[in-house]
Amino acid sequence: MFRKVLIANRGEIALRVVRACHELGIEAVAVYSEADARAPHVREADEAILLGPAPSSESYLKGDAIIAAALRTGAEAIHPGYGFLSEREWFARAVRDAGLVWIGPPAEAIAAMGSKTAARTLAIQAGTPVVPGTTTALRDADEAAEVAERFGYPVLLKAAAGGGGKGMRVVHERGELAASLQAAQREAKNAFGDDAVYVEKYILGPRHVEIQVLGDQHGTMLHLGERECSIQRRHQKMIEEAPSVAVTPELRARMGAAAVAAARAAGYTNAGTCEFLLDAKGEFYFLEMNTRIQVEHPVTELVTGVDLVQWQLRIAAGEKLPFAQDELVPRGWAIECRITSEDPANGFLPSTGRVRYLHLPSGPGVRWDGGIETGSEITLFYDPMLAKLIVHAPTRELAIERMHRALLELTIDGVDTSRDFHLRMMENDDFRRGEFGIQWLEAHLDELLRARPDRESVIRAAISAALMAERDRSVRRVSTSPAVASVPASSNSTWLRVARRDALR
Ligand code: MV4
Repeated sequence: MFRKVLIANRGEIALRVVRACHELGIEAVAVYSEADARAPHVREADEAILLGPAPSSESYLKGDAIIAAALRTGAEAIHPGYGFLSEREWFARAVRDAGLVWIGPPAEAIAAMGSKTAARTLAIQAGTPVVPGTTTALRDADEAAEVAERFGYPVLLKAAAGGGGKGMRVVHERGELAASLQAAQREAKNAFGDDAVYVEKYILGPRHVEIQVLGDQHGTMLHLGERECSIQRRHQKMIEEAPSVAVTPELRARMGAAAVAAARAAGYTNAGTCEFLLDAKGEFYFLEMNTRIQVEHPVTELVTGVDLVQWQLRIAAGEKLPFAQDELVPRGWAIECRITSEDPANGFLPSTGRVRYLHLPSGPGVRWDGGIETGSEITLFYDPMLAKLIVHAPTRELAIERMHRALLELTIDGVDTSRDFHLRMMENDDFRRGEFGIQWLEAHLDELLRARPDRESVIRAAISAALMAERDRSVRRVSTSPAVASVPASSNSTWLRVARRDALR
């Protein structure tokens, strides 16, 4: 095992990797920007190296400075986390060329999956179902029309160098094709420096279900089941769960085998995720592979009992996976809510400021993967995700109740957060029934966020609740008469419970 590992990231994922390192007896080296000098990931690491000013381009994206920091501190390996440099082929290669170990897949596998058309070709060769469409860049609108006529409209134009939803365009009829193709090519050129665009049949209203894979350097490739990631807004996932209500054990086995085959075809090792669309008929289609640890990995950890970040380190150090595929059956249900510094009442406008007060949920089945603490300054320099609240329970119904309870325990003062959005989601009938696809959230946001009490009412309710609580307490002190039992209970009203807790703080 490594003696020392450098973590090329910040926030909750950097802290997550520090924890995995320490549990494996590895020293952790943090890197940080001037804005993060007092950040938890810096304090919890054993050493830390300043990279530069706050902007990512001058700090967390400085590959050369990060490699120099690893060499200077005697780190043997680099863990990239997610985002930043995690899926840059050149960085994985530069790390290897510097004589360091890259805690992730080979640079060649990152490259193979980075091109969405190359990834489709690999998947097809592996027998993994893909959405009907092309595997090469379109020459012109006539070629696109030919494909579209074969599969039927609507079709989706996608940038070959894209992914994550950037540079996509839906086309409903032949007449729109030429202009849309031009626009898509221009967008792709601007965003990725590559104007290659291909076409797929547009799948309407599917679910987004992804399969976690883990492969060692000795030929073992396993899947760890699915995550349901359909609750998203503008390609930002908000809630993830494992397993998915839409996946039977039989479907899980088929999707898992398809993901393993695609990963093998790419020469993959370490942790990775194959994204699929799953339609109402139970047909699934490979979309792309994410060649990194993902934000939502904890839900898989909770239902499989496998520590994915520890295994990333172990695999990179040459260990063999000790599991058999049939041991990796999901147990219970896990749900993750992304706690972001965005105001749901205000179109998810990013919120900035200092965290003045932070009270974290705890108790049975509750996990907090966070990167903030009281006093943290939330700026616009980095991603708005502050933390992830994850719960595990025996069933989906109990997991939803547990998440609701944990969200009520959570207080973050000083910045607006997505907490109230998540509370409403846990109370939503469609969500509770598991009836949603990738388009659900954007179609239901207005009704979900409607009828928020104004601030003045909440303050009055909080004062009333505190007075009532105080009265209850004094009644209890002086008397044990039956009348005490009839004091109105606050426990069956969500708002009253929240207001009371706030007021008694
Ligand atoms: C699609 C699709 C429908 N049909 N491809 C978006 C992100 C990128 N990974 C691929 N995406 C999609 N590709 C076909 N042929 C719908 C999406 C899509 C989506 C996929 C996963 C999660 C959220 C999404 C939100 C909008 C669109």
